[in-house]
Amino acid sequence: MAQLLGSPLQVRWLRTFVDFFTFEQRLKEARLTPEALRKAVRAHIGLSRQRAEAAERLLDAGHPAEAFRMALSALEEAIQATQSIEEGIASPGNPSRAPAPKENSLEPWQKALIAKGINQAKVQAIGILLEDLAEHPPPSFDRDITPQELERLHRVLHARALIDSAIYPVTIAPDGWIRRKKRRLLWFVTLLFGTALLAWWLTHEPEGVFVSASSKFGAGKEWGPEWAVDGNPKTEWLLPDHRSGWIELRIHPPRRIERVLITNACNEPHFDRATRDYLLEVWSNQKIAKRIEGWMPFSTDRKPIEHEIKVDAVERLRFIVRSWHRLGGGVAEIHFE
Ligand SMILES: [Ca+2]
Repeated sequence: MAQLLGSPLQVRWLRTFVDFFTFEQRLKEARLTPEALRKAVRAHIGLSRQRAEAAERLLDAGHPAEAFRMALSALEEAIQATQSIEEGIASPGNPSRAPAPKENSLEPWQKALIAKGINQAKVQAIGILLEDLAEHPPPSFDRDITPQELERLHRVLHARALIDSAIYPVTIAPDGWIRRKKRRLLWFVTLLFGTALLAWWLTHEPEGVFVSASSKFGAGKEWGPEWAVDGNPKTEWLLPDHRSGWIELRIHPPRRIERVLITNACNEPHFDRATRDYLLEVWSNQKIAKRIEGWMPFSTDRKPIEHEIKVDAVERLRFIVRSWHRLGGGVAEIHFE
């Protein structure tokens, strides 16, 4: 595998990627964790969360000193949970005071946190915070809580949350990881399927002939470009007064076209609009395969003009009105075979 991928870094990256979906490493660790230890850590973490929530409620209720005490207790419970991973099972609810870190060495709970992926500097910062709290306990009365003390209180809550996030996975049993694995794989497959569906929807062009135009006469539904492909020679696409423009038929999937028949407009009963000079472009494989320049007289007999095309894979027909009779241009029907 290493030779195929080229470098140990790539192998590690691949393992991390696979593990993200399979939780194989977590599952392996969970299978090696005694159930009694899992229960003890779960109890410590449960109590720690309960006290942290109580601390925040007390703070909201205007009792920062009591909140501080509760937050400290929540942090100690989290450290006790971490310690139990390194040293074995400890009973929750009655933890001993968390030990302060020794000079130039790490306590077991600190080593456990580092093993769980917490940055060493952050772990040492928690140790320094504990030392500081041991030397300078928080005030007992709410009135003595200064902004600096409040800042320390928030650091305690933040440290607790950090420890919680690192060791909470220890509380999950193997079947919990198997459920997570199934959920994540299902999520991944759904995401892949959704992405593929979105890509298809964005790139897929439905089958048929789709018509558009540079502009149309009037603001209503009448005289729109769709009226030039409705099969009725009496309905017409008309351009605004004295203006050149184009109408385009997009054909999907592209097909061979033998001939195009164009029926000029006349705007019955006013008989004041018709195309005079025009250019017909035939597009195939994203380039113009044929250009036909033409001229149509003003007429009310609705007799189509026929052009031979004989081009394969036509994807677009563009009819460009260059000049017009009387008030403006237009076309009654564009038909191709
Ligand atoms: Ca028509």
